[in-house]
Amino acid sequence: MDAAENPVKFTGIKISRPKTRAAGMPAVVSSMQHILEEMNVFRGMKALLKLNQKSGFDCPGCAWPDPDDERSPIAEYCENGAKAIAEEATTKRLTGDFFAQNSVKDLGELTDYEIGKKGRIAEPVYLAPGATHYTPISWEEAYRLIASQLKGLRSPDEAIFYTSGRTSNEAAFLYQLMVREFGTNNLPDCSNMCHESSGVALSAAVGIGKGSVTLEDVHEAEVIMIMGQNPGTNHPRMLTALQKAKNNGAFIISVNPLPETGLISFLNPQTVKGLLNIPTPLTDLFLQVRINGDLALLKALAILLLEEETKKPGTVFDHDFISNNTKGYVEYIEHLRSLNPDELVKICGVPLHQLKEAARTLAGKKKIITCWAMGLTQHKNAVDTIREVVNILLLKGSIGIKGAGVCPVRGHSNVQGDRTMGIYEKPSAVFLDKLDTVFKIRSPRRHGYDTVEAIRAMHEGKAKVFMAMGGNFLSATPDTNYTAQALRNCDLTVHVSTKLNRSHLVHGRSALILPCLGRSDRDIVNGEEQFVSCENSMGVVQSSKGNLHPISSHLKSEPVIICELAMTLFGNNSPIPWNSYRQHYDYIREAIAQVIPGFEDYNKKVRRPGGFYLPNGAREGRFNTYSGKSNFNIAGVSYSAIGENEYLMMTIRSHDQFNTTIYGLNDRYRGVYNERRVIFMNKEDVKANGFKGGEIVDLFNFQDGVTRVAEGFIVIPYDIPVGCTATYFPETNVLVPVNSVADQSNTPVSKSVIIQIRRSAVKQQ
Ligand SMILES: Nc1nc2c(c(=O)[nH]1)N[C@H]1C(S)=C(S)[C@@H](COP(=O)(O)OP(=O)(O)OC[C@H]3O[C@@H](n4cnc5c(=O)[nH]c(N)nc54)[C@H](O)[C@@H]3O)O[C@H]1N2
Ligand SMILES: Nc1nc2c(c(=O)[nH]1)N[C@H]1C(S)=C(S)[C@@H](COP(=O)(O)OP(=O)(O)OC[C@H]3O[C@@H](n4cnc5c(=O)[nH]c(N)nc54)[C@H](O)[C@@H]3O)O[C@H]1N2
Ligand code: SF4
Ligand SMILES: [Mo]
Repeated sequence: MDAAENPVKFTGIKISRPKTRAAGMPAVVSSMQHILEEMNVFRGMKALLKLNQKSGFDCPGCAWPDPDDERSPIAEYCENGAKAIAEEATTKRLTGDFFAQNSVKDLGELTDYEIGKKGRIAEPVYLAPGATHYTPISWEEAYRLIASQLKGLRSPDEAIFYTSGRTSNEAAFLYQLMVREFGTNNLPDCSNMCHESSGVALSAAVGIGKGSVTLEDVHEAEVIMIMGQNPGTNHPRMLTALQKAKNNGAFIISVNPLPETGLISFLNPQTVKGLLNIPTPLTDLFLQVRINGDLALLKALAILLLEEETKKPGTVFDHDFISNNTKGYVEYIEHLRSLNPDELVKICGVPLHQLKEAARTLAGKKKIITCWAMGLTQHKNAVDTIREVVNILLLKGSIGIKGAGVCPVRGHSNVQGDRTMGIYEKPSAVFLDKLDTVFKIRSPRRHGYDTVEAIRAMHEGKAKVFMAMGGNFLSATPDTNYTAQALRNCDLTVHVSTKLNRSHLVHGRSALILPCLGRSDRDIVNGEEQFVSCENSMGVVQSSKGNLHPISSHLKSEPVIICELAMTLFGNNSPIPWNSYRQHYDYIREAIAQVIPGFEDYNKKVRRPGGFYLPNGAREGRFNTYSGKSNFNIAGVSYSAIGENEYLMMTIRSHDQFNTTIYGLNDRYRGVYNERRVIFMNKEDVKANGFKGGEIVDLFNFQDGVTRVAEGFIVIPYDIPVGCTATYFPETNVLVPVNSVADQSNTPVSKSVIIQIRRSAVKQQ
């Protein structure tokens, strides 16, 4: 075990029954506790009162949209939004003294939770080759170091520029511009590990790699299917939207291996009823699918719909829509007829009578929305599964009309905007041509590395400099020890970050940490307050203006850092006016308006309260595909081959984390307190192995002839299908093989990791 992994430290587990109601008063209490641990009440309230307000700042948590119209003036956020603020706006500071007292090795022995609680990085620091401690460095010197390493490379393709999804539109646009002026498309991002499968599937199926619905559509839907998503924890305000839909008569079908609390029922803390413990039941039909049984499940539903349609032609399928707007219908129906329904039912693990109920509901309705997240995207056949989601909506004509459509629920608050701004390793020629014309540069046409390819390139010595605009590359990526070696092979690793994380501690020959402003921080340039902008999961672009006093005068904003680095890197030779972008962000938005469709008049539109919607063909029933129509997809159903003594493991989020940032040690809804090193197992599997609840086990993966071990996990018998298990990410990323990726999207398969489970020698203290 070394610094790359979380050390095995048990924290004193307590278990209770899983909750059956989400949010309510406990959520309000938890929000305040997290805020008060990190700052005084005045700073906390100052931030919370501006969180998600039209004149305030965008929540740094998830990408769920804010209401277009009325917003609560006191609390337009959820428990996890408050935790995100507590984490970011903490007044604990990491200065040069902190780094002088704590060696990189010492810090590596802490857990992610302990590292995160240390505080905000307060000044730029440098780890010289062979040094044991980071030491302060001036911004100018840091830029010079990066520029000189970059210029010393044999090719620009030896550098990698990662982005996490918190980066604003303005920063993301400048970052990709700098990288392309430098000469590479090596722009991997967190999206590669997240909704890439959705982007690939939807682009091919409906001509845009984004969702088609608005928040209004969710409120109006008659049926909402929620697949592979845990909104109670990861998109809590989605529950408010679901509650509205329910009040309007919607039927909700949840498809998940776990009965997630947030999907069972909701106590809306913004209503008196909610605070009085009067819940709104959400899910009407729970389909407890086996891990990665979704493709089989959707095909079984399609067959049942076809049977109904055959019995009563014209009552289930929308033939007008199909003939005017789709391609591949006849072949798709033939394909459905060739499948064995019994086999599909067996694979998905859901009883036939429940599938029939779901099919009956879908048959009679047209306003259908399917929502999904990582439970669909992080599997080998993810792209095909998502295309099957679309197939069903196409049969029903349930896309391009009010109250219906596709809803991939995005993760990071601006992950969708970053992609719109050109953070992409496979940019289109049209986009690059435009950059070249507007900026008089020659962008590289060779596609760059995505996240998994970037790891391999560094491992193989093909890439030497790694720079990250946010994120925690080491811990978020698969195969932790392989990735650690990849980072260690670099000459220089650079992180623009707000908080300390493990990627700072597993580094190249030399390393830099550059501290930046967060969403909640006031950003003043030349005496004038600046704002940035973000795009949420439903394609609304809004301004975001922090209001807190930054914890240190050494912090710079991401756009300023990029401009200053570009000015050092390119000197006076650049045709791009980096210095003016540095002076006022309106200039950046003017540049964006010239390049990216939908951003015309950006500076004006973004100043409208509530922002503006980007164009979205699929939303209006226009399909911008090669065929000009939406496309059915035909895919075989593959079955994860599990051997004797093997289990499928999904790596999921607890209620107290944001990706690799660990807010706390509780997973309140699942009834687990004060511990993260746990594995949820079906009680039959626990028994069959001769284990007991509370027993400690080690987890193994042996793919590609490599032995991967994650030691010390406490067994929790849980309501999960036989053969399926769940653990928290990132503790078990060490088990996810780097070569185990989704077809077409190259997304790491972190929801169906094949593991073996053995009794451990590790003892609980
Ligand atoms: N508080 C908080 N909010 C977050 C985040 C966070 O970490 N914390 N992360 C943000 C990010 S970047 C993202 S991408 C999203 C993630 O949001 P989610 O996708 O909700 O996050 P996960 O915890 O990965 O949950 C996946 C869900 O899918 C289910 N699942 C797993 N495998 C399968 C399967 O094979 N089939 C089906 N049908 N279900 C399956 C799991 O049981 C779980 O309910 O949340 C965003 N919001
Ligand atoms: N096994 C497994 N692995 C997964 C997943 C999974 O479900 N299972 N999910 C995947 C998904 S969906 C995602 S999106 C990735 C997430 O991958 P990343 O985006 O790389 O990881 P995060 O944990 O979100 O990054 C947190 C760090 O971002 C920095 N940060 C926070 N705010 C800011 C800011 O405003 N600016 C800057 N510059 N830095 C900031 C802080 O230093 C913090 O430590 O992980 C993926 N990895
Ligand atoms: S739902 Fe997401 S964006 Fe909204 S307040 Fe909660 S964490 Fe923030
Ligand atoms: Mo994500």
